[in-house]
Amino acid sequence: MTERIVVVGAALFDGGRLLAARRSAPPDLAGRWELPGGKVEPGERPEGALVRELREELGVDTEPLAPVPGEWALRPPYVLHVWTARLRPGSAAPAPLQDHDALRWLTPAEVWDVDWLDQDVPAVRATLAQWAAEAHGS
Ligand code: 523
Repeated sequence: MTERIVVVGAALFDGGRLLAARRSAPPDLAGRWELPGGKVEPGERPEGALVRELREELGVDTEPLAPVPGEWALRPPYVLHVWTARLRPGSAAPAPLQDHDALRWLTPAEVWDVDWLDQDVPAVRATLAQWAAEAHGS
């Protein structure tokens, strides 16, 4: 059995908005939007990978908050996990340094305005459900 490799995506929130990032590579994913992140390396914790990937790809300093329950299939052996996160005080604003060519901060009403990668859609839906529950104090 092939071992699965976790890719962690960030549901990065700031000021009541969720960050979406448009991929610039590889060609089959370019132009589609994702929760930014990357592969968890051997010996690394998912939340550590998230902080590292967001620093590398977006130049930000982030604090992981909590996992969004669920696991979504990517191309084998990869599976997608999502963690919520926020910018640490003093962090730079995110910039598309690597792998992305556009960023958008989306309000809840705008979340479906971007063309998410197919495999990110269920993960974004779960993130939204958690976000709505928090907004209602449950
Ligand atoms: N996805 C994906 N959605 C999503 C992420 C962060 C990643 O579908 N939100 C896919 C895209 C790639 C694989 O997961 O097929 C690995 O993501 P990638 O390329 O962002 O991971 P990195 O940055 O760790 O990859 P390397 O460039 O190889 O280091």
